[in-house]
Amino acid sequence: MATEELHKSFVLGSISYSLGKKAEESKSHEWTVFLRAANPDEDLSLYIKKVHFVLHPTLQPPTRMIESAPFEVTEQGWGEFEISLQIFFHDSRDKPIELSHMLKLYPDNDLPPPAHGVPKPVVAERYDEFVFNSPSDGLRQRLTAEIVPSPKGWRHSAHAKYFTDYDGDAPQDSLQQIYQVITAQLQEASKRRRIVEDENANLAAKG
Ligand code: SLL
Repeated sequence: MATEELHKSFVLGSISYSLGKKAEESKSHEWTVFLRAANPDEDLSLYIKKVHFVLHPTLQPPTRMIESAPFEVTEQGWGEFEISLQIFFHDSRDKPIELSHMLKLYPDNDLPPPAHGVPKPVVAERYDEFVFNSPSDGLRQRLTAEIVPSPKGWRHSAHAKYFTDYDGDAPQDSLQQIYQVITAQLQEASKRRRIVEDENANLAAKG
């Protein structure tokens, strides 16, 4: 019998919002760690039964079992740490799949936050695929079911506008994203150049 391989794409990541200057020191950020479908309309609970999140011992309780989509945990804290997930599938004889994600609260660059308005949340996410080899009949039905737009799809998430749409099949979409990244990097570079030029001018003046 030929082995049958089925794929399902997902995104694992976190999003973190700074709670601002007035926040308690130990709760400087509000973050969400999430497992979402790549498809913005798909309800992951169709084939995922539950997800066990292992957080950090400083969080109470340090582990959470989420039994329906959206498979995510929202918390407040100050520190970054590795979160591990165990993913259980419906009607499956297979062992659960283990994944891990490094929670990211702070942006890479140390540019000051915008003087006006709220800083952008920090998103760290990656696209991946579950691969099922000869799944049980029940699981196969769930994996091959037509995707109908569900209110549990990430399109309806409060974070949706910050999520990457890895599912967008129009190639212009990804080019557009690349242009945005390059533009942002150019802006950052010229900002840094201005800072260095100012410093040089100050030094010369003192000189
Ligand atoms: C670090 N290894 O030292 C990490 C641990 C743990 C952060 C970070 C929970 C909230 C709280 C929290 O943010 N824990 O402590 O009240 O950076």
